[in-house]
Parts: sequence; structure tokens; C-alpha cells
Amino acid sequence: MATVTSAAVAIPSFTGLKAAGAAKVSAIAKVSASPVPRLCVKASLKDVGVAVAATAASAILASNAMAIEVLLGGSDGSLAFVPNSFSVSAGEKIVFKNNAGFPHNVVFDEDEIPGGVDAGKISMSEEDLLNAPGEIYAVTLTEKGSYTFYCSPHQGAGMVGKVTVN
Ligand SMILES: [Cu+2]
Repeated sequence: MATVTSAAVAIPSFTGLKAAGAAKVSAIAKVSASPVPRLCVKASLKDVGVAVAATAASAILASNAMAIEVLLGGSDGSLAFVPNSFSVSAGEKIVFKNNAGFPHNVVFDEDEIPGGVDAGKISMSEEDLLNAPGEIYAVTLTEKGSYTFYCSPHQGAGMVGKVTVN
């Protein structure tokens, strides 16, 4: 009986914790109320601490995940990349998104990319097309320098773009 009482007293003192943590503490305390409730509460508090640390780490990762979005086709009906000239950091993701006037694709010009970069590895194939609204092609450039790209169906109409990787 005495052990049950001590568990019941211990639980309210943790009500300051976040809802999930408090629920976890009280659930575990209930299960093992009779043997050694004090030890049990300590262990579960440690778990709560680990969970909070993990949440903070993932929030930092999310804020570091940079990406730029480039629309394929202007909302005004223009056959263009929007924006058609921009800069990114090395390793930043570039997401090309079908917006209007599709089908489109994204092909890097092998003569206008930094030396040593394989155009085939960063491009869609000339025949591959994004047909549906919102469809995307994402690429990450790690080599610094300037890159020119085009949409093969609309290259003649001026659908070309340039990205500088810093
Ligand atoms: Cu196009």
C-alpha cells in the first residue's frame, strides 16, 4: 500500500512536463507501481529527455534543408523558366516544377557547365517529359560555377535558363 501512495504523489509533480512526456511518465508508473516506483519514474524521465533532444535535432536539420523552386512555364503563358537566372549554394536542391504550357523538361547544356561535370547525370533525357501539372524534377549541383539549361521542346522558343552555383 505504501508504494502505491508514493507513486500517486510522484506523478503530480511532473505535470509541468509536456503532455506527451507526462502521459508517458504516468503510464509507466502505473504499470510498475508496486515494486520500485521511484526508480521507474527516474528511468522514464530520462526517456523524455532523449525524446526532447531528438525533436530539437530534427528541427535544426529541417531548417538547414535549403531548396529553390523554379517554375516550368510562366503563369502568363510564357514558355520560360521562372526565374530563368538564379544562384544557389553548392549542394542546395533545385526543384523544377511543372506550372503551365507543359510538357517541359530540364536538360543541362554539356558545353556550358563546369569542367568535369557530367551533363547526363544532372539532366533529364531529351525525350523524357514532365506532362502533368505539379510534376517535378529535382537536382542538386555540388560543383561551383555557372550552368546553362534548357527545355528541349521549347528551346527554340527561348525556354532556357542559367544557374550559378556558389
Ligand atoms: Cu518547356
